[in-house]
Amino acid sequence: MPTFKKGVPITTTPPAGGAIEVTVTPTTLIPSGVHHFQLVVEDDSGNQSDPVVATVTVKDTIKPTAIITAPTQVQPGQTFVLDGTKSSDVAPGVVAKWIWTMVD
Ligand SMILES: [Ca+2]
Repeated sequence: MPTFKKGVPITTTPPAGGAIEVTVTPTTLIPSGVHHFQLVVEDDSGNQSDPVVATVTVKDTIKPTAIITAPTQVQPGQTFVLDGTKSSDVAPGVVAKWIWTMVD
């Protein structure tokens, strides 16, 4: 369950070392954006391969949920509040913008 730090190699060995989980927790988030992971393998004689690099884009593609709370009826001339504060996104995403439109 390694936590990757930029520029710090993590060495794994057989039998399970051929694949590695990139563990992310709320305190060790990999920020959104394009990241590169490099692999060099070494044989049992100490010869090292040329490096290969994988490009991984971290991107939130999950839609937030809009929730509107409003009075169902108001008197003419009365101001009222449309409340969108119960809207949410799946963490670590947050609602960043409320876009209000009177439709009809
Ligand atoms: Ca989201």
